[in-house]
Amino acid sequence: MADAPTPSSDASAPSGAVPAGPAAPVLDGYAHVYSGKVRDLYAPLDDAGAPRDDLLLLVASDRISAFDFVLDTPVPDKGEVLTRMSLWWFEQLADLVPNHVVSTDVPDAVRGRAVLVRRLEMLPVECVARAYLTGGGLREYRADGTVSGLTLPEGLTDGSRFPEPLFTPSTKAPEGQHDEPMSYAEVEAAVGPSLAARARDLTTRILARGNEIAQARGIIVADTKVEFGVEADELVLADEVLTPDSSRFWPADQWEPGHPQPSFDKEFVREWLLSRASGWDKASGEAPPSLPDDVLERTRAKYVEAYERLTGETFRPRGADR
Ligand code: Q0N
Repeated sequence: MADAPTPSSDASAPSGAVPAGPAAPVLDGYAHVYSGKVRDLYAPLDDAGAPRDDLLLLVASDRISAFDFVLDTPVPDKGEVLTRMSLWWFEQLADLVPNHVVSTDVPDAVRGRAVLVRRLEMLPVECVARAYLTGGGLREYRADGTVSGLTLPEGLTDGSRFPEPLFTPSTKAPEGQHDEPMSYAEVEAAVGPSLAARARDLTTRILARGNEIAQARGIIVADTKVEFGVEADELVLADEVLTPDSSRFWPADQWEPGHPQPSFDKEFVREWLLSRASGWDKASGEAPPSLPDDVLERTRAKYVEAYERLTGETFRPRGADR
């Protein structure tokens, strides 16, 4: 995840930074500044046609990634479902932390899946909290009994729940590269002890609040990554929050420590890509094939189900072309 937007016209950008799949749209009145794996950033143009330095348009695409590849088949409505889920979470968290949202009044072409936000100085840290042991945390625990340098009791396994969420920050690696774990002392050195302590506190509280709400509705948020901006010396929650793209969502009724948990949203995608039907070999290094319609449709239904379970509202697309 990049900390500074990369100009889309940068011909020297490594090919790994250029996402496969549907490209970012051209938007009248906006300059494209950056495309990540699944989201695109624009700067609104002022009356003189210059990019404004105080605002950004954050556009969620329908792109989906799996096994570190952006697939070439978009998942219909994914961008809108995740945008609305983030907006809903910002409201649920508003008493804990201010956020960067300015307006959802955006160009028709991206209506429903874009948000106008304040452009902030971003903390150069990926703020990760883990409520359950899995992924990179599990690898560290198996190697030396610690997670992010904290010694944990013996006997934990894939999917074990921690008594309370742990702060496990990482570096912001350029896209295409993997984030590296950071020690808490490294976070303090990077942003100062005061912002470090506030980032740790807020990140773990966001995940704890997220699980208080989500688990009552059948979803476990195993871990999450949040990004903060700094404004007037205060932390402001930016980017997206508590979506399946920034967090591991697990179906609560299937939680069983001792083995990898199924992903709430990507289970059908991963299962199909690894099946003989796909003809794809994960070890080949080749890009995965396009997803069949039934896998796409079932995956779309999982994103909608997550949104509806969490919010209690029926998802009705309000976006473009409707
Ligand atoms: C920003 N990222 C990383 C797009 C999002 N409010 C903001 N102000 C300044 N910069 C950013 C934000 C926000 N949000 C955040 N890059 C710039 C997240 N990217 C990842 C790729 O897609």
